[in-house]
Amino acid sequence: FALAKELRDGLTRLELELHYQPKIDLYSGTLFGVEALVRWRHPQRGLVRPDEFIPIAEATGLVVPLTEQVLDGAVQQARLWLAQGSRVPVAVNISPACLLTDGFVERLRDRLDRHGLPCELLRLEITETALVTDPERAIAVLHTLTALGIRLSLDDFGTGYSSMSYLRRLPADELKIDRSFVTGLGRDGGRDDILVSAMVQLGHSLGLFVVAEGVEDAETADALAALGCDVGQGYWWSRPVPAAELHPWLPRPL
Ligand code: G
Ligand code: G
Ligand code: MN
Ligand code: NA
Repeated sequence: FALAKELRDGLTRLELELHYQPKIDLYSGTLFGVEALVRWRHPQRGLVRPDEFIPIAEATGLVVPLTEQVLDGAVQQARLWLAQGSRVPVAVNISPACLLTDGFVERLRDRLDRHGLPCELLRLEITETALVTDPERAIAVLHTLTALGIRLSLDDFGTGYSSMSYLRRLPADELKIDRSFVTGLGRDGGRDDILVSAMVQLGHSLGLFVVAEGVEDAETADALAALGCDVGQGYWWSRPVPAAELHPWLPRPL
């Protein structure tokens, strides 16, 4: 696996970069938070998208050091924004295996302490596949994280096999409706409208913020607002961009 070796080298050479995509409050139009999305600045191939290397990282165990770097970058960036007077909650995607790594919680707590970032400004996006290997232990870890004040999102909601049982057991406060449902709004006789509406109501009944991802146009944003969805994320507002380009979306310093 040539790419695996290159990725290992890339990690030591700090070739990873983070882009950030705004999550927008559908009522106020203000920033709800950002999602950090990793890219690999490969010396020959240019900017490589995560779909091309996250699976390799997961298969080789490199995802553990990779996630540590991503968390470090995201925490530092959130701290920098805070120093500039903007409170920006940052969400990081966590691969299932990382959650069950020894010392994950301790390292994360140390990292937040070291950088002086309030725990509630960090959010972890978890897919339900995070829970297949060892659900009991994973859920215990997630409870420890929320006890520290770290927020959790249930990512890609609706695409898994047993979303309901995880909803029951996960201490998340945010549900992210998978893009595949959002893209279908207003089409095919309203099937996806019914599903999205049901997911919004379900989320709200459980006291969760509901986020729709993959919002690409104004019609979709309006339809989501009409269905009572809280937050939107997608190209309609912004692609994932380097931190410096997020400036127009940041809350004005106090
Ligand atoms: O922008 P997009 O191509 O950025 O991301 C593609 C996929 O890669 C998404 O499913 C996203 O969740 C995943 N991804 C992006 N950044 C990270 C990361 O830092 N860690 C993990 N585990 N997955 C990520
Ligand atoms: O973690 P998750 O699988 O949710 O990752 C988000 C992915 O969705 C990233 O690859 C990101 O680049 C992508 N994305 C974000 N907004 C849009 C959008 O409006 N349309 C599409 N097609 N993809 C999007
Ligand atoms: Mn995500
Ligand atoms: Na997702």
